[in-house]
Amino acid sequence: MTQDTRKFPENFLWGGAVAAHQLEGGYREGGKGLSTADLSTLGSKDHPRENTATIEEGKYYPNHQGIDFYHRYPEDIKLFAEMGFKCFRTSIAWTRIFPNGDEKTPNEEGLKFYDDMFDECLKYGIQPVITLSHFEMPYHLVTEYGGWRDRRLIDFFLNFAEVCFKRYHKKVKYWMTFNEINNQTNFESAGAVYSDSGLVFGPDDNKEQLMYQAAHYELVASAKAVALGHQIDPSLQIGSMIAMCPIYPISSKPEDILFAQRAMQTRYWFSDVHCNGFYPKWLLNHFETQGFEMDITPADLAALKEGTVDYIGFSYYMSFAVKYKGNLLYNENQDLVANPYVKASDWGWQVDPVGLRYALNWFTDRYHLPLFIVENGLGAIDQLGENNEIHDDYRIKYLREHLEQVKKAILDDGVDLLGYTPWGCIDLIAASTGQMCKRYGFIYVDQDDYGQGSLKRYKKDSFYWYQNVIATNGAQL
Ligand code: P53
Repeated sequence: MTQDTRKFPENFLWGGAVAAHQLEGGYREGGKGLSTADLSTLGSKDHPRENTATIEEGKYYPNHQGIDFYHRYPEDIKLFAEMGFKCFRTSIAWTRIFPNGDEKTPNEEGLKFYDDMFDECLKYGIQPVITLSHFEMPYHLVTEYGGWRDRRLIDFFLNFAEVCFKRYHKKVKYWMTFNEINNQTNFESAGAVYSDSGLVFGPDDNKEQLMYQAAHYELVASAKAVALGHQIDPSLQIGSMIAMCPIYPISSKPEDILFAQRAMQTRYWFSDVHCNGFYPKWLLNHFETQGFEMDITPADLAALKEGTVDYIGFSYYMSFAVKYKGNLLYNENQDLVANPYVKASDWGWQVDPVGLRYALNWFTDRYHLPLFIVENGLGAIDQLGENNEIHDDYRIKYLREHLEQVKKAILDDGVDLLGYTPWGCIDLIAASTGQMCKRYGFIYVDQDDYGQGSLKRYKKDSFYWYQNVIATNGAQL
């Protein structure tokens, strides 16, 4: 096969992505409050992270230290600039701005940290791309209000969003409201709902109903934030952030296909609401047949309509497959089957580059909005060599194969794609397991799962590879 040397569109936003709690550390500095992520322990592939009620002695909380970006960001951003980044996606830790979440006035020291960090990016012509809530919220909002089960969180979030838009609108054009808001589809995984909406389930809770209610409040908060952001500065681009894992039918049996369609509807009704501004009918019927009495007011419905998003940010790591099991109720914790046509990573994530082209086309057909791939990558174990070199050809292969599909989606299929920010451009704490050894970076960070190491940064082979991809605007992948 001859190489496809076509270039990506001009002004394509090449960059990298991280999230505050996974790299900043400094968890008690600058007046920061405790966040849900600060109470999440180290886990592994087979042992889920635990979310403790207080910080317990003898347990390890990897997000407390992160990779110490809080103190080392000038050095790290310099390395991003060396790779040629045009943008850098990170999030604002809500607890640096509102330590408890329900205060009226923000914490100036926290605001100043992001001002300085964004300035450091802009110095190199790197534009920050910002997620407001990336898998964390003030822990106080969990203990006092039960997280997003309480409608009052809408106003707390809006207050946070308003302060951020007003303060940074000249420095940040691209925003996203909630990271991977649709991960909570998997309501049986306590981790997924806890990180998205701070829900802790009690014995009397109907988990599914509560997930839908919390998600509804988040979607209203998101829509109101979009409208507010546009009022503050009409040039702001405010998007959704969806975890895109396409769900395939395991066979061409009609029931398998129908079930895969319902599974897709169940995972992506969140983007229906974000983009269309209303609930899909099948879901309203589902609430009724399940007897879920939802708190959805006419004012909420109006807000959803007024605050549709400008673009769709999404992550892409893997695809799923399902097999019909006799009914159409999709339960992500039970219904996924292995796809014999794709291989899985060491952490069991099914690697499927073609699925990314499929996803780009799927979003385009369904919503006709610009897209932004704000996460993609391979979590893998790296070996630091004697001379501090890291030969991560497996990572280069993963990213190259995905970018080849992205190129086809843009240039052959006509998808409108704003940019590409691979996940964890510098090694950081994994979200699902809290591990350090599940690495994604172009930059290696010398630290183990328990926070031991020099924290020194080393360039991997993929660093030079990505630098060349950006320099040639994707002509050489
Ligand atoms: P880690 C599940 C499925 C797809 C993406 O994940 C997911 C998750 C939850 O882990 O999360 C996103 O670090 C998330 C990032 C996260 C990244 O994927 O578990 O937005 O915060 O780090 C990779 O390997």
